[in-house]
Amino acid sequence: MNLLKEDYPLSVQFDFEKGELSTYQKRAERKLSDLSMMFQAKEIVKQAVAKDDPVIYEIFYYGFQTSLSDMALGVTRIQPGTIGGEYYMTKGHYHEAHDQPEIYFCVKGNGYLLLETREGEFRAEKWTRGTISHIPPMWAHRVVNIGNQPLVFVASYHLAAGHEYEPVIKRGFLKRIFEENGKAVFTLNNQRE
Ligand code: M6P
Ligand code: ZN
Repeated sequence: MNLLKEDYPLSVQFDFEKGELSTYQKRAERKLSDLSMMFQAKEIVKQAVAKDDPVIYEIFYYGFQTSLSDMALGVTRIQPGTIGGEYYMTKGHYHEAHDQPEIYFCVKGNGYLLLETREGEFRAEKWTRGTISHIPPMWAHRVVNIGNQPLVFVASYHLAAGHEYEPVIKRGFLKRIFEENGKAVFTLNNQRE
């Protein structure tokens, strides 16, 4: 095989202190306005967006593309906090490609990985530092930070997986997580179509 420049091994560094990749190709920020459809308390969201539109989470990306393959790393750092009592979380998505799984590795913080299929199967995986979860194909996935520090997780997936957000924007997940007297409480999402 004739190796091209991109076919050689490559390493990147994760900074545990900061909870971010030291080398990344792209950084994205998701503010409350990008997630306005996700939280239950739409009116409170509207006011908070108008006031200071806080950053809910950031993502640091690195893509490894060789002549035969593609792998991506995403490091996501979710801030601690609630809006209308509901904990900060990622948008959540399905993969466009129906045969694509993903690995999530919680490296900092506490929370839940919520998973759901189109047929209505639901799972909530409890996360502490060190939990590694396999997300099988066809399961939507969202991470919720229930702690009082940033929750950081590393994702490994194929770029070919793609992101599908529409069904999550429309239906949300079966359950939401609220803070009640310092505790995480699950409630049924009553805004489902
Ligand atoms: C992980 C990966 C990314 C994803 C990110 C944020 O890093 O799964 O593909 O974009 O989390 O999640 P979301 O796209 O749902 O906002
Ligand atoms: Zn994914």
